[in-house]
Amino acid sequence: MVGGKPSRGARAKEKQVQYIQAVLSDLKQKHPHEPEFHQAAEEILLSLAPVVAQHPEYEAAALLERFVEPERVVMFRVPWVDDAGKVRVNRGYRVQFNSAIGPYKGGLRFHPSVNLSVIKFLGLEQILKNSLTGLPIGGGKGGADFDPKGKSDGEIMRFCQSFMTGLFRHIGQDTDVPAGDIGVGGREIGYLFGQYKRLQNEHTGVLTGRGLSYGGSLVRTEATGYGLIYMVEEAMRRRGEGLAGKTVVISGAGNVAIYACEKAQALGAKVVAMYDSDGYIYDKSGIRLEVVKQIKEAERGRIKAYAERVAGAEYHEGCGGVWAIPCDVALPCATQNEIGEAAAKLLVQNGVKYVGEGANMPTTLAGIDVFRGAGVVFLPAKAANAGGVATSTLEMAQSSMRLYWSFEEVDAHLKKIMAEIYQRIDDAAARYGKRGDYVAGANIAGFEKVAAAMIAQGIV
Ligand code: NDP
Ligand code: 2IT
Repeated sequence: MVGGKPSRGARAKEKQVQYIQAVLSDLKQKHPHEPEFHQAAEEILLSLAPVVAQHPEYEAAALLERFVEPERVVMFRVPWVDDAGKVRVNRGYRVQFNSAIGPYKGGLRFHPSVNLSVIKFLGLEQILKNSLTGLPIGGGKGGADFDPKGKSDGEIMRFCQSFMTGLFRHIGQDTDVPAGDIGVGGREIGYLFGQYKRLQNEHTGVLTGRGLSYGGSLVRTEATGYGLIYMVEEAMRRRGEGLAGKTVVISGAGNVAIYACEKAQALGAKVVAMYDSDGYIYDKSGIRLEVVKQIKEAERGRIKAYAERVAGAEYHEGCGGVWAIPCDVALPCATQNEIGEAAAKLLVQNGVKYVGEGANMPTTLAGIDVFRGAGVVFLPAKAANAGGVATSTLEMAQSSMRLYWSFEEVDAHLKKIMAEIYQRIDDAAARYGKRGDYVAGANIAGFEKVAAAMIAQGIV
């Protein structure tokens, strides 16, 4: 402000905030029953105000309106027959959100909570995450409201085959390349790939996270968890610290949680808690990961069994209590909205210094505000968990080249990519006067590239 009058920059920003608010309110009006999608859109768009203020051409090109509108949404019936001979029907989804910088890329989630809102929030996040990797991949997401829990191998296979029968005509190695997410791991990708190959008569890199015997990449299994820890360690290193000797709480006990735990322990951290959707385990002397792997990976069992097998470990029903455990580093690695305002406050009271999001959108908007206010180093999902999709893209590269890289080569790429992402989000935050605000940094850095590609490609 000069002489009480807002400066030209302030006026431009004010106008662009109005533009953003109008896009958000239109989106809420058009899609009133999509709360997760609203949440993701709000977090992203509000932090883009300073960027949009510098680019009045965005409004003229309806860039934000196009950015929040998926290029294509596919919804399909998934009929299958259970072991008792009963016909079951689920709903399948694939949201092909944005292909400005490459073919659609993103996971498939099989979980009863899946609906269009959840898939759209994940797809929107994926656009910016994929952009942040620096690799040529657009954003998409899919899944089904199918609950894999308690299903036999045969039921899982039949479901996957039916799902792929509905999906195969919409995907392809240069069009859309799905991968895993909650409820979709190596077993499911195998069945999905088998059916794709049979229908299309093509052995291509159409899915990532494939098994090592049929085109998969080393490190893809570990990539999201390892990548998360590489980024947390990088953020700590820049502050003269490291994970060695730190106490870590991890939520989830699935793919991301297990490999985050493995790498954190390898770097000398003490991981004291993990959970599944029934409850959490607390092991003061440090989680014995081989026991967790046996229960969750080999037996597909419940985390409760850990406390029955490891002396001194506690099991508590319900998940929320995990955030009351004092820790230096909290790594939510299960699902969306695990950490609300109250949990964030508890973590801060107990001295948490770093939060790294392994899951997608595990912290609510109010939770993020608590961490921001307390000066916690907060590494948002679209940056911190990008190691999974980045390594998927390394798998695509190997498929195209018809060769395999060693574990060490892929791991070195992953480590470098995570350090580069950290640099990008740190720089972008600083450029817009928000040093250390990595929510803003990740949204801005991710969006800048997508916006440039969209503008260059005209009104499409
Ligand atoms: P998994 O299915 O392997 O594991 C999910 C874990 O989270 C399980 O322990 C599960 O418990 C728990 N969980 C799921 N839903 C809930 C819930 N509503 N309440 C409490 N616990 C829950 O999935 P991933 O590890 O692959 O995915 C975890 C998160 O990481 C997701 O947010 C996913 O989007 C994200 N992500 C995954 C990537 C990947 O490469 N796999 C890449 C980037 C992000 P239970 O078994 O009881 O359901
Ligand atoms: O959320 C994610 O980034 C994933 N589930 C991984 C996506 C991928 O294509 O590897």
